[in-house]
Amino acid sequence: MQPIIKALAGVLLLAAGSAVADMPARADGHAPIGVMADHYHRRGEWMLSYRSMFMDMQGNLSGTSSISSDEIATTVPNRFFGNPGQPPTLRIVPEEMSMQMHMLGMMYAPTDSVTLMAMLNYLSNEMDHTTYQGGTGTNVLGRFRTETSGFADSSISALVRLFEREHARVHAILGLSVPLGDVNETDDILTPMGMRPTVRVPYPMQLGSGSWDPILGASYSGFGDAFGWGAQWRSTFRVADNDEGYRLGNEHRLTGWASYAFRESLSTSLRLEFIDRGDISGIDPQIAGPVQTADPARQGGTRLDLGLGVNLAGQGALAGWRAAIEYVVPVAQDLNGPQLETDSVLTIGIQRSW
Ligand SMILES: [Cu+2]
Repeated sequence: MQPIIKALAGVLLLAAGSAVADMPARADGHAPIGVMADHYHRRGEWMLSYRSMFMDMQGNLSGTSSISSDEIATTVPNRFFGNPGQPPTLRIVPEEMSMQMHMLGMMYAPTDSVTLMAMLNYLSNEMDHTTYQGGTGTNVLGRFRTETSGFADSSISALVRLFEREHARVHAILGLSVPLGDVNETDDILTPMGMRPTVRVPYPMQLGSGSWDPILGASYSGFGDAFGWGAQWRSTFRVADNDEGYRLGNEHRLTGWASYAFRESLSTSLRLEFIDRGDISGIDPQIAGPVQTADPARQGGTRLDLGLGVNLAGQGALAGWRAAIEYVVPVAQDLNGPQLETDSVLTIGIQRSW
């Protein structure tokens, strides 16, 4: 038994040794775990990764100001007013939402200058609502929750090395978002008239965009002795309507980070990220109701996030393994509201390269 274990350990160490030979396994060799497509690999290297992201939203913002549920139900116009049975103001108010995304990633570098990356995502959404009675006033009729889950939009990308020196790396991100996420999800709701129909849930509860979306970006990483830093731009462009007659807004992300490595195996990071998301253009005729989430013009906005992260990089027998966590809180949000306000995003991940 013992020789077999020794032989196995030897093979693992050899594999690990070759993987880290020219790519030192510094904990800060990767960006904070909330940054996607932050690094590339050497020719012949593989990496498998699993990430889990938890996002919590609570309360509503209109622009940068909080807006109460009563205020939404009595003052915010319902864009569907005029259609049969539609009240003049919004009467269903989202109070809370939680999203959990599981992300399975694979990277492989066929050459030193190109790393291929595939990400498969699985999403679970929950949203809690308050329904106000009838067409006016602040009488609450009841509350309900909608839930959706399933495969979400996933992606394939090429990361193309543009520049590399001992202390700096730059690569381009050329990707495509693959519409694996369903845009026909349904659930039961409670209407202001007290009915409980099953309807197509509004846009934020759907699992994907329904369209093939190009992803473009560039990523820079710098390495000092104990300090590291980096910056990344990444945009998703919605270039065509989906089968339901709309397209999600473009999404632009700009982030910068700094890290400090206490040891080879442990680094901490501080990160800022600016996110800009556009409104929906077009409309799904099956999504209608006195609720903000059904309005294509109440989907976009901007957000500035601050993240604190820890990266771990295995050494010795654990070479090739990484684990990381990052906790992000928004410091500013400006939403085409009313729209649910993001409270926190937690990402944890584990990675193995060879
Ligand atoms: Cu990788």
